[in-house]
Amino acid sequence: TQALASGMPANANKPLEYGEANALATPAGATVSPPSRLPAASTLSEENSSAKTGTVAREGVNTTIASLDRVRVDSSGRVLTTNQGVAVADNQNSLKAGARGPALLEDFILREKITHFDHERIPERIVHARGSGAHGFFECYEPLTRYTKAAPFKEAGKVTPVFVRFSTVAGERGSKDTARDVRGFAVKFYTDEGNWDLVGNNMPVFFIQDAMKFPDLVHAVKPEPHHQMPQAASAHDTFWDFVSLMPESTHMLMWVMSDRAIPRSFRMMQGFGVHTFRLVNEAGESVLVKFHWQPKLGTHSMVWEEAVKISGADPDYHRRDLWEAIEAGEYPEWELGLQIFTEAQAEQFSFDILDATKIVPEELVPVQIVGRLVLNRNPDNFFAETEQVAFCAAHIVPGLDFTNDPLLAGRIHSYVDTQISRLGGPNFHELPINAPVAQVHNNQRDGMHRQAIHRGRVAYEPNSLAGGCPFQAGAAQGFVSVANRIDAKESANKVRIKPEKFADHYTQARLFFESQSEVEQAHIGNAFRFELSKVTVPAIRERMVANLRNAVPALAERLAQDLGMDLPPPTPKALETPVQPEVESSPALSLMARPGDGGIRTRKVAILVAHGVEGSSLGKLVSALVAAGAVPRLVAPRLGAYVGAGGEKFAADATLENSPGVLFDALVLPDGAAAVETLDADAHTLEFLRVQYWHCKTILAFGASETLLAEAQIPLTLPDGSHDAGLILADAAAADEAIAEFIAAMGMHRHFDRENDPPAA
Ligand code: HDD
Repeated sequence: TQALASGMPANANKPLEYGEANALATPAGATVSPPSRLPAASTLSEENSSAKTGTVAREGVNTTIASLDRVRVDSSGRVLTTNQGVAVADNQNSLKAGARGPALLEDFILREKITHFDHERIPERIVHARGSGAHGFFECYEPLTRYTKAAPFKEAGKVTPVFVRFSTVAGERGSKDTARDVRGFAVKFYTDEGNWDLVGNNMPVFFIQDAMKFPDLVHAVKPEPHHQMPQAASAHDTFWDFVSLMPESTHMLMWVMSDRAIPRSFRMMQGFGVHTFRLVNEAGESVLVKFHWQPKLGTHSMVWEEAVKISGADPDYHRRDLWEAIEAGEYPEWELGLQIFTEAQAEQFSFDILDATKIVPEELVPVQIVGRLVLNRNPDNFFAETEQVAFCAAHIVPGLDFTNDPLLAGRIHSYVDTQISRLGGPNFHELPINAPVAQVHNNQRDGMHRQAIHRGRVAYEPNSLAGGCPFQAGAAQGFVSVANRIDAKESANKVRIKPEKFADHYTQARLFFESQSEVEQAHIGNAFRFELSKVTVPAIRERMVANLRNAVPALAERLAQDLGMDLPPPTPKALETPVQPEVESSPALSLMARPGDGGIRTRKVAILVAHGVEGSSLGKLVSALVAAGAVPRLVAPRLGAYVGAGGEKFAADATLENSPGVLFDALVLPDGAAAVETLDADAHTLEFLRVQYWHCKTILAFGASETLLAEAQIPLTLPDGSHDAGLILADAAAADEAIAEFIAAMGMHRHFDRENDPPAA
């Protein structure tokens, strides 16, 4: 710390190797010229590999970033060396006995390079293999000391550095981002009292109630073992075979078949801690808690057809979206909400709070906002940070505790265990991205890849030779488990059974479905239909529909019809006495409940251009969109310069071929007869227009481009003849009003009243 505080490099023997400031200094006597910079059009991080766009977390508070700076390496202006620091004279040719002779065994430079390369890969995560991460901070709004002594909640304005990783669950590391899947939402808080990992998902419930079933669930959803298909998809026999035999998954299936499983962006989805946890205060008193992350941009999703097409057009869609937003200084933000309740309250609930297939409806316990999470820095290196970060459900700090949720119990074991094979040994906590900001002192020693150099001869406790150090912190400072567990009054016999309320598998599945808007309900039905239509064994489809009859009979009836089968009798229920739920509907469960502020920040707008476009309205449009924080792109048949009807010059930065319509939130068709004619001659234009319309996005058509609408057979009104708020026709004279209308319509995100199933021709 002294070295850091004084700005000195951490390792005084290697003054030029570590630290951002030093990295850019030219070493004395270096003869190499600095590498040429990339062209001006490249992104800022390419121009200067040490600097990032925007501000990093406020100086002095984001200590994690400071400690990572010590190990960041920047090779600008440096000579190429081996791993032993020996300068390499020739990196093109191996050492040979004569120009055409055999390569020599003594070529340690070649061998080191190839050997390292041969070992570059590590095992991917068993689940959540594909993910994207970012640095940021959590800021507490008000002290929560009444409930918890956990470090991040101690005072208003307290800032704790975090690293967050979002992920899909089923797909492999190189799979697509827009699969129908749960999204991981894992937050590592580097608190000053140790690391706390809140390893959650974008859905507040889970498929199973007991960790005993987790390997079965994962084996069922992953590609089938004989032929390793399908990739990143649940729409196959083994998944539906398993879940149809596990009625406890019905509630989660409703979430996974909803649009929550195809989010528009990581930045536009909620996060949940899922399990019930505990908050513990200084006096040792505890309350129960559920964690919620609420995105500032609101909750928005894709439509299924769009998600399918994006996975071809840009499999990195969510990763790119997160990266670009942070590079542009549009830092994604969430608020942390807590549902705090007592054990006495929990005992009255119609469901068991130890059951991870149940939520606590917000009508029973409101969500109280306590702080915000801001992601303000992209990683410098994907592998070192995003791939090597190791989250663990067991990582909690004083002020927090677990409950007896049997799913959580298995997680407490699984995460550390899995890192041992994934990261190659028990010292993964020393990797810079995993190392706590809090000091680490214990008597654990050795193991693969040990970084710390422990001094002295004492590695045990109690000891007298080291004055008893490191010494036990005691209850005042150290972690103490809460003594009174919620089921303390239960018998102490060892049993392999479930609590009674776990047997209610359908009440909350119904609650979720009934709380959705009509559009969302329709999408849930469509998703079940799609997935089950991919199932090849009729008995599995029947079993699933039979389960759904117990949750939402109308949905089951619709599916039987859609799947061309007779309605099967309902599955016998595990719990015959019907549960009396506290609420029949919970509006907060709809995505529509959190539309955001109606703004269009970071939304992508395609403006189609070609020679002869009417330029003045486009100029105004671009300024208005940029002012509103949107990202306009000029999309043309080819890249490069275009001349408008009035001699205006435009540079197209995307093409109809390389950036299809699914990659944009809204579309603008230009005026100008010549331009419209050129665009019309390219079939990509009509395809672009049709998918924008089909996916219920906002379209603005200036003047002559109305003919494109006709060509693409886009109806100018809704099916019932009423006005389509997402389709704006404008002549150049009224451009200002049209632009304002366009921006307001984009703020509505989608225009679902246009939707038809099946899509109209
Ligand atoms: Fe898990 C990874 C979330 C149940 C075992 N899980 C993992 C990640 C997330 C979750 C977000 C990725 C973390 C990252 O970005 O590195 N998992 C959940 C949630 C669950 C859940 C919200 C239910 C409430 N998980 C669960 C169970 C088990 C695991 C019941 C095992 C008994 N999960 C793992 C794992 C992973 C993992 C095998 C794979 C890679 C890793 O841990 O680091 O240990």
